[in-house]
Parts: sequence; C-alpha cells; structure tokens
Amino acid sequence: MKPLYVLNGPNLNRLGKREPHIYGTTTLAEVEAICRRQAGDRPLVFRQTNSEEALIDLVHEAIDEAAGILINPAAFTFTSLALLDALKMFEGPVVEFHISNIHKREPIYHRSYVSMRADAVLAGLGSQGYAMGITALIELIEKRQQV
Ligand code: CA2
Repeated sequence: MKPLYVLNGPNLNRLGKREPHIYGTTTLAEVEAICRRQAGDRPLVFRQTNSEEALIDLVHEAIDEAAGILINPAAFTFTSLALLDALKMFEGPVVEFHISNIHKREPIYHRSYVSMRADAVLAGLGSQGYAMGITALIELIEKRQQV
C-alpha cells in the first residue's frame, strides 16, 4: 500500500509553543500522533520543513511514492507558485489543510495558490482537525480506486 504524505510548511515546528489563541496548544509531535492514529494501518510519511526548496523536494518525492497528500503549506500557501507547480505534477488527491480559518484573518491570508490544485480544503478546525483531513484524504483515494 502506498503511503499518505502529510507535509507541513514553515514555522509549524513551533506549534503549541507560540500564539496558542490562534494555533492552540497541540504540538507538531502530537499532530503526527493524531495523523498516524487516524490513518490506521495505512503507512504515513509525516514531514515539516521551513524551506520552500525542501517542501518542493518532498512533493517530488510524493509524486513517486504517495497515494495522496495532506499539506499545510503555512505561509507558502500565499506566495509559492513553485509549490503550486509541483503539486500540479502529482496525480493523486491533495487536501489543503489550515489549523486556523484563513478567511477570517487579514486579506493577505485569503488568496491561496495551493487551493488552485487542492481537491479539498479544510480550515479552522484546529490541530485536531488533521484527523478529519486524513479521513477526507483516504475517502478521496478510495473514491478514485472505485472508478
Ligand atoms: O492555520 C494554519 O495552519 C496556517 O497554515 C499556519 C501558517 C499561517 O501562515 C497560515 O496563514 C495559516 C503558519 C503559522 C505560523 O506558525 C506558527 C506555528 C506555531 C505557533 C505560531 C505560529
């Protein structure tokens, strides 16, 4: 079985340690545990990077390896055409995930390049919402396998 890839962008390694009123108190290690629990028997690759280049390299790795991608691109959501281009090369389902509701925030957080490729977008469910992101990704993968 091909793995699910959960990719996290810049600053998310600080999750649970800063701005708890926006991002909560759950750490990234706890988010990984949530994702693994929700994925059940499915293999799962969980990564975080602060580098745009490294994030694109991870998407390239996923192109060759992954059944689907759940990605929280953090600030690269709003800036990176290179990330969008890389995601467009991936043939499986892509779920874009944000802990906070980006649409409730300042206008600079409203235009996501990644949404132009994502099959689904989840925002505002908090860190526990990664579990729903994993469920949605598995459903999208299974739906494609039925056709
Ligand atoms: O809500 C999300 O998940 C975001 O993708 C998080 C990004 C932010 O740029 C997006 O607009 C929404 C990154 C937030 C900064 O990272 C922090 C991590 C831990 C604590 C404070 C900030």
